Amino acid sequence: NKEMLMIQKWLNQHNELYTSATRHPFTLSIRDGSVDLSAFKRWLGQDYIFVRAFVPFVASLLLKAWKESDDDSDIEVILGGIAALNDEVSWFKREASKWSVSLSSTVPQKTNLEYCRFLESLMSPEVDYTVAVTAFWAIEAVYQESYAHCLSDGSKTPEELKETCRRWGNDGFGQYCHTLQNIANRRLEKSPEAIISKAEATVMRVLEYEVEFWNMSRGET
Ligand code: HMH
Repeated sequence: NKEMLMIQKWLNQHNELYTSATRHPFTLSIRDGSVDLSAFKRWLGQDYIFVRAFVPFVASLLLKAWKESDDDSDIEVILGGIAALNDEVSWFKREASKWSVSLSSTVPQKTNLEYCRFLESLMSPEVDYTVAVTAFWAIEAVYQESYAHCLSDGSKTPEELKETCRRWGNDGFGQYCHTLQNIANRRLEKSPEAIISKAEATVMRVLEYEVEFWNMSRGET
């Protein structure tokens, strides 16, 4: 099926993995209101650490786009992502204080360290812009799909968690993820097979890390 865009094709092929990341028991428990608040607090502390490492990754993507992209508007989209992350870091600090989560004493869990190290590997100049921007789309899309589901019809998300869900589940963020998907698809269409398979493997790895990241909220490790 040559007609089909690459990302849609992958999502069909790896639907089970994608669903395990975007319909994880943790976010499903937010949606049905049964969420354990200590699990939510664990997620909050760990995600703050992740987001701090995510910023230099997106900065490295900006640099790759500036050097390699065939479309000037990519830079503006990524810069908008960095601006949103600036806001997100402040939001994490406010939210943590609201929930009495001490960010300075939060210790990164093994999964988080591994995911951050993986991000760091993608910052290397050796990694192609197409591969990195496709990973960026996947990272953002998992949160968008997961948290939008917590706000969709029939959800029983507790009032005090709705703001968190809206951060990633709002329509503007959905539109942003769609734009990232379009950039990734445009690049993939023009890429040789070697890059396409690297990008596919990277997306699979992102999805696996996202599942493990949600798993950390259980606090078993
Ligand atoms: C683990 N994945 C993780 N944290 C996030 N904040 C996002 C994706 C989306 O920004």
